[in-house]
Amino acid sequence: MLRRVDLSEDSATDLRRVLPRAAVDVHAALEAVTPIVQGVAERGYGAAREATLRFDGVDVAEPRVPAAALTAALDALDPAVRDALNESIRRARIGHEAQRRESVETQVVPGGTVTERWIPVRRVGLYVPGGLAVYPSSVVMNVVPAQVAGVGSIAVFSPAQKEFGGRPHPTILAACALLGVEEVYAVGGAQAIALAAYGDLDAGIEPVDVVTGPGNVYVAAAKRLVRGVVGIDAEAGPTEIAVLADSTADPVHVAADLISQAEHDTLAASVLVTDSVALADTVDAEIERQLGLTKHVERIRAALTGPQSATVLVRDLEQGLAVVDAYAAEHLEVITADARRWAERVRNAGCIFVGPHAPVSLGDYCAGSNHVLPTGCTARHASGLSVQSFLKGVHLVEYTREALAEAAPHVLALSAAEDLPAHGAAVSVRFER
Ligand code: HSO
Ligand code: ZN
Repeated sequence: MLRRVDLSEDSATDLRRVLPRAAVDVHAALEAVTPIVQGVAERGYGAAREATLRFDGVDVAEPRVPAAALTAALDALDPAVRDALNESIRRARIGHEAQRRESVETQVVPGGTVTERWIPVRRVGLYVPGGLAVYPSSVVMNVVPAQVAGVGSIAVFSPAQKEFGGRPHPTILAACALLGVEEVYAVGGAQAIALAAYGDLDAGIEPVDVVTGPGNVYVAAAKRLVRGVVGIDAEAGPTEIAVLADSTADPVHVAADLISQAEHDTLAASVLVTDSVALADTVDAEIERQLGLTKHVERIRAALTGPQSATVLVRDLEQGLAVVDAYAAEHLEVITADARRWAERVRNAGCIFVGPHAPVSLGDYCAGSNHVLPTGCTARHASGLSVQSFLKGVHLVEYTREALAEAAPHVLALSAAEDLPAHGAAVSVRFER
């Protein structure tokens, strides 16, 4: 089932070149979305409305979802789903509360302190995709860190669905209601990102300071275009799972986990990294068996047989570690003997799931971690969504006259070296009278 990349005999290959990866062309998407983003920047919701009609096939005159529709969606929600969402929210709050940062005051010299204050951004736009599946869980993963950070104004954007009268899916609305989010717009795609960034005051839509959330390649491209006007989180492309497993791993679990993320998208990537040919063989057989039992067979088969998915055979776990670091998966499972020790040595991954009882789908819904994670190798430098995504640090500098006097010669020397004498004068003038 999974194609094989055998690196066990290889010593000095450039790993990033031989590892599987989806070719997602954000540059082509940039061209497609530029006129949409520009249109919204210039004409506001009118331009977004045209794009919704064109791409979602529904004309939405009034994009703001009325409060009554939010309450009605929550009232109609299946009680088991409501319970599950509540538990997901409860655990996410616990997990994210721990990320809060206190202000730190540091005495640099006697009489001279620098205090770092962490301040939430004022207003955020959170994007929740529509597409092949409905993601109320992504409402939780976006909203909880923003609320824990102390963001006062939260607007959720999600595509208008033709079959729901031009509103977002009712489960999305119910999740917003459960979280106390009152501002929800039936706008998706690149137009949603642009509308969040530029706002439309005539239509009562205030611009935001930060836009977060996953989406398709057009959403990613639009985020690139508005970056700078607003802050954005990491780009989230098609989902990825890598499993680092040895002969102790249960092939039934490994197969199920590889299948689970392939369920998202034909472009989703499932990569098994193992030093055990026997495990690779049984996982392949297991995938075939489990595919016969699952619902979205065609989508999953396309993802697992696409060029982005593979089994990578390594000589030992040491080489496996180098492979998973080079791959920098959005989700990495470590199912090996001594899993915690290997997991601690991983540098690049969006989120690491350690041992046999932590499948990625637990993290998707209910682990207390976040599921908006960096994809496409960006886990080398980017983090998943967190409280930190909604905070900015501001320094407070406080010096006494004596402490300033002590620093004065250094300021004067450096201002002279940079040929900026007025900089030095701003210090020396304070001691001349
Ligand atoms: N695995 C996805 C998140 C998700 N899965 C939502 C199910 N629902 C990206 O981390
Ligand atoms: Zn998932």
